[in-house]
Amino acid sequence: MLDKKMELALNNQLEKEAFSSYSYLAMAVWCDQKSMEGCSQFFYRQAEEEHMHMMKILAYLIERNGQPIIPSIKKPKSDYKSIYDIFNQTFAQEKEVTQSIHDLINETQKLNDHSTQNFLQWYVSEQREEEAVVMKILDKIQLIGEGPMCLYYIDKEVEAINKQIVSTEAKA
Ligand code: OFO
Repeated sequence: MLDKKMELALNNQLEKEAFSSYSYLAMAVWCDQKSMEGCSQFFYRQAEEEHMHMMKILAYLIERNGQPIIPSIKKPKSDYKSIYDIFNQTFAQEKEVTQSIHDLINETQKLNDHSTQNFLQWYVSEQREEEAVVMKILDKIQLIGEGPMCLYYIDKEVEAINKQIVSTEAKA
């Protein structure tokens, strides 16, 4: 049986994953409307992934006889200064989620909840991978520059990175 404190903490995390999904959806739309299809595909896929992360927590709560709470989601930001800004905000969001996963794991230690700790290890790896991908994209943007002629090349780089992620996931 899941401790009530852990049930609440997992529901808070569920809400964060749901918000991330919406936030990436807004970013995908922003890129789509600027004809940056590589970037929009990256964020549409990321929005689906975050939804899947939310669903994993929901399924875990049910498995442990906890009560999942379907959250109301605050409206995500939908306007961005630039493509660098969008990935920079992505990075900030991912770092925040990483911190909250680490905090959750600290909580499992206090509660001696090995099962939830084991469940959350998947998220630790996932966050590490996601942060690495976004850092790589930020580096590429800095290398290429952000003038109007550069956006096409940035989009192609992100498209290639996204394809690589899709193919790695298909093999897993
Ligand atoms: Fe849920 O994977 Fe990052 O945020």
